Amino acid sequence: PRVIRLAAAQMGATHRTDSRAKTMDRMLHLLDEASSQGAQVVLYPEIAFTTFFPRYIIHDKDELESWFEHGDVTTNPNTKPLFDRAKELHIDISVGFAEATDDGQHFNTCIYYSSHSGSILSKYRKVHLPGTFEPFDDPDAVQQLEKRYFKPGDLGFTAFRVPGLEKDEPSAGRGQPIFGMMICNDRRWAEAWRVLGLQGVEVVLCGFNTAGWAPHLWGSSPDQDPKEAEETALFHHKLVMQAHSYTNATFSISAARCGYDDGIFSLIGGSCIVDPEGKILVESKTIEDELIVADCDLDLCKQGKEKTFAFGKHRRVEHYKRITEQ
Ligand code: CDT
Repeated sequence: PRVIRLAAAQMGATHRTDSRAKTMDRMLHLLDEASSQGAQVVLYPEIAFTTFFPRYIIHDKDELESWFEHGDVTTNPNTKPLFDRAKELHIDISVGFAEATDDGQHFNTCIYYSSHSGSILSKYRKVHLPGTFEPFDDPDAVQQLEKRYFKPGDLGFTAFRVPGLEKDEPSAGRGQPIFGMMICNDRRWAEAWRVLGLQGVEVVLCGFNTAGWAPHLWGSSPDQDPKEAEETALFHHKLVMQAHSYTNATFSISAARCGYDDGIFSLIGGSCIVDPEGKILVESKTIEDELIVADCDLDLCKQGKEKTFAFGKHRRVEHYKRITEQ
């Protein structure tokens, strides 16, 4: 067996007025708890260091920039404490943040930080940006202005090997664990998973912020019942995590930013760790800060990868051309 202990650090409400220091304290607290439970990898949500600011229309350039992380996220004083603590505790972390590059581009990004090497092992920039560029002309609408504030990711879906996790490495003979990352809306797209699946991915990481009620974006009508809308959103979240883990024979971890931001904006919970059979091993019970942990034997990916979804044997790419045509 190749067992590694994985965790999702779900984060509850983070208000527009919350200080970065307060949010960082919560993140460090979750990391300490992960350490006390022996977790080796902890996934934090999408845009974890601040509230989910793409719901606001922000005209002031300096204010907008203040929501982004500039420079190296592992050494910038705003975010450095998380990486320092991860290194000290020998825990790898993956965390999402709004990235401003040195040449002024903006992406919705996440990284995998290896405590083994003390450096960023891989970076992913969100490919599928939901929502709109222009806000809806309705004061009651829940906005999702990701198309306004971010460029589509330019790094593709690149799987990567992670050193230092397996105790008897590389005695298992299957090499270091293969991880892949995606962000929120990406999880709804079979193509994203399949590109990682084709690289032999064994653990997919996905942080998310999913509105429980956003009728202009995906509701059937503006007076949709909020409770029913939340239940449907939660159902779709689990549906895609379970189905795509199964069809790519991979474990997956999802970590929610959830709760009621500013006391009013509903974000679903439902952080979960799913096995390659599509079964939920553990899921969050609250919509607050909560750590979930599971032992995952990566050898359980073998059955699906070598039999049901042995891509080399069973795929029929000659019938898939439409997938990459405009
Ligand atoms: N953050 C993010 O990508 N959220 C989207 C919401 C889309 S429209 C309300 C999601 O797919 O969960």
